[in-house]
Amino acid sequence: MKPKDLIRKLKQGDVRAVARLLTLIENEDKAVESILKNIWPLTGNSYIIGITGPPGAGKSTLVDLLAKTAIENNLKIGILAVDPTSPFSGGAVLGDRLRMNSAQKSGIFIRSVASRGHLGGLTATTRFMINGLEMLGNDITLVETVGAGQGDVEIVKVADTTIVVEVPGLGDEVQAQKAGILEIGDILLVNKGDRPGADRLAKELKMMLSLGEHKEWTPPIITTTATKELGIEELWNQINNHKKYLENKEIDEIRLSKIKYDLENQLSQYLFTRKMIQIGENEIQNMAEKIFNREIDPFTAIEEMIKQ
Ligand SMILES: Nc1nc2c(ncn2[C@@H]2O[C@H](COP(=O)(O)OP(=O)(O)OP(=O)(O)O)[C@@H](O)[C@H]2O)c(=O)[nH]1
Ligand SMILES: [Mg+2]
Repeated sequence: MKPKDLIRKLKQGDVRAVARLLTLIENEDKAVESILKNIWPLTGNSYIIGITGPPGAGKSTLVDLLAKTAIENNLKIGILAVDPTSPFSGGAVLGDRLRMNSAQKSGIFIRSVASRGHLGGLTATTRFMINGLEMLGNDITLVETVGAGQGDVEIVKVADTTIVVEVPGLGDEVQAQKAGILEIGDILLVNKGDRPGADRLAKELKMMLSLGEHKEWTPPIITTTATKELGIEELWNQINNHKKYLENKEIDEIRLSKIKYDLENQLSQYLFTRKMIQIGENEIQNMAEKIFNREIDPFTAIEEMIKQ
């Protein structure tokens, strides 16, 4: 399909056109730029909810239940599941598809995407895929990402509300990551409430929250048992509370700051790539050798390469 035809179909909210666009974005196809330029004014209209947490925490099960709840509230929903970089993610894709049963049955648009490893890539790709999804006219976009803590701040730059899922029984090495989790979560969720240690984990998180710096929004701590659909109503209510909080606090300003962050990333990526092409591999090799032989220091080397 020609970009022109695709754009026309996208503007009609055509599901297959959206699927096609998401594939193009995922493949970093050259056509993406001109398409996004055309549809940009029509994007940015959905409320973005991020769900992150360690592998197997129950994120997809929760996404499925949230999707169901949204449908019951007459809201249209799109889902993006960002898989881990691991080469075994083929299994995760299938797993997500299987577990998101009721979501798919209700005709909700679900898409899995492999994350690329480099952070800038994740942000840009995820952001643009969300924009693509928004052509369907979704009220809510749910984004599932795997992350165990500190490394996973990228989702915060994309989502309006970030839900961090924890589960009991992951051992002490996870302990250290909890501080990072508290930083990024607008809602802290202890899933697998049917497992031993769930209450203790919730209490621990509450303790850590009370010790941390006081913020305007205190993340609620919710316990759910996704497989029994327990706690979902509370989760839904808290998402709406956070949404209301953001709306009172100039949600546009927060969204603007996120776009600024994206723009800076894209710009530095662009400038970096352009400069690298100008300088070329040979010169970098030469300079590296000179630095290695102590003929030049790295600072002067960079100054000289940039000057040209
Ligand atoms: N006991 C128990 N099991 C649960 C609960 N929620 C989810 N599970 C199970 O945990 C497993 C993983 O669930 P998923 O929803 O796929 O978890 P996920 O976080 O999306 O996993 P990845 O996407 O692979 O990281 C499945 O077998 C679920 O049935 C829960 O509340 N209690
Ligand atoms: Mg999943």
